[in-house]
Amino acid sequence: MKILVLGGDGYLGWPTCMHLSAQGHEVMSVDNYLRRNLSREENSDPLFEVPNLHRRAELWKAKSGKEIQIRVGDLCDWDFLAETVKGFKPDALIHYAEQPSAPYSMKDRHTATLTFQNNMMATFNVIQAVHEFVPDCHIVKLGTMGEYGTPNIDIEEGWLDVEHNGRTQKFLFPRAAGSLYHTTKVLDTDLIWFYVRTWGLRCTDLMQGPVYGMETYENTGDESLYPFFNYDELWGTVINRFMVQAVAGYPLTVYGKGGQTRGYLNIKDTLQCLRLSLENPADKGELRIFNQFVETFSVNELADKVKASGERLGLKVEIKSLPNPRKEMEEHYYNPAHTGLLELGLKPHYLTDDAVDEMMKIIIRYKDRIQKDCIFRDVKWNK
Ligand code: USQ
Repeated sequence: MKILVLGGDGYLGWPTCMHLSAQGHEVMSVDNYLRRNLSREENSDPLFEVPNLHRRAELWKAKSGKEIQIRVGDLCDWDFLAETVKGFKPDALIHYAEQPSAPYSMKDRHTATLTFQNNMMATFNVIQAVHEFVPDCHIVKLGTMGEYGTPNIDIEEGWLDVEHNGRTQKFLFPRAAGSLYHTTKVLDTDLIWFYVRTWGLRCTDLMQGPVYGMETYENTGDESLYPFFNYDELWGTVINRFMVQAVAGYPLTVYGKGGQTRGYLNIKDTLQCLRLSLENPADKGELRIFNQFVETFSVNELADKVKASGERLGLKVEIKSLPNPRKEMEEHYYNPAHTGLLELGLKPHYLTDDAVDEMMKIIIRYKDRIQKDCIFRDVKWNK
């Protein structure tokens, strides 16, 4: 397939490009370096050096013999996107190209405006470009489990059959996001659903939980092809963050009671889920939704796992509860369905003791690069 990866420079974007290229697909990676530029502005460097996209494509070609095409530009710029889609004519397109951080979206009015404008306009333009130039193209859109929030009922995969006064109808599962970032993803889903109904687009919306890890099928042992691996409060997801804190001798920052439960997955499983969704496309006129995670943990359980691993590796790890800077339930029911991707063939990687130890050992090798003063950023939801 010809696959356009939008947001192809990001934590998941670049590993996805390499994975699809390794499978023999023709890949074009598109990015405007927004995520790089924002994290540089916020003085937060990833743990590993990340070469630019052209350089990464050269490194990948030297390793695999395969080519990934690169285009640098902004999806909010219609002319750029139109030219890209018209020129490449993708069979499928992956849309990762959004400001991905909940804390960044809640930092101040400027960061909120940037998140809202960027995420909404990028999705809108992608829909318009597909409709105008490649109406059969399968859109695979990265959503988030955070769209659902933490309701007191089982979470279904995207849809809910509602019976009301003796009649039934299928609706999008009710959503209640916990940050502006997560809310832009809810709005994306609504926008896509409108155009699927109206124009018969073909779309898969992946409700993904927090991802952890740096090694994939394609980059094992090769730091120059590692993705961004951030550990600060703005750009680091909780498992990656706790592991770096443990190695740095920084107490693990559990927010509030630590009973917040989410569905997690290894970065290798993200790649499998994307590939399986592409190989088994949605029908025309279908909005297909999968919940993309493999196991659930509370924040306390994660902190305990990382502490235990640290102790196995000779580190002294402290866990510290902080007043929760976010507005979220700290004790709640959580039972989301996640059978769709397993039925397509997903072979999950679990957060076993060995898996935690392996990641911790990689981070220990880069201990000297950890900037402890970047870990805490004091972003509050109710400042
Ligand atoms: N948390 C702590 N301490 C920390 C950092 C986080 O207790 O130092 C807690 C948070 O309060 C939250 C949970 O850990 O309850 C997960 O936080 P996170 O920062 O790993 O994840 P989140 O902000 O929800 O966002 C991440 C990605 C986002 C993706 C989302 C999936 O950045 O792009 O959409 O995970 S989900 O969480 O399922 O919505």
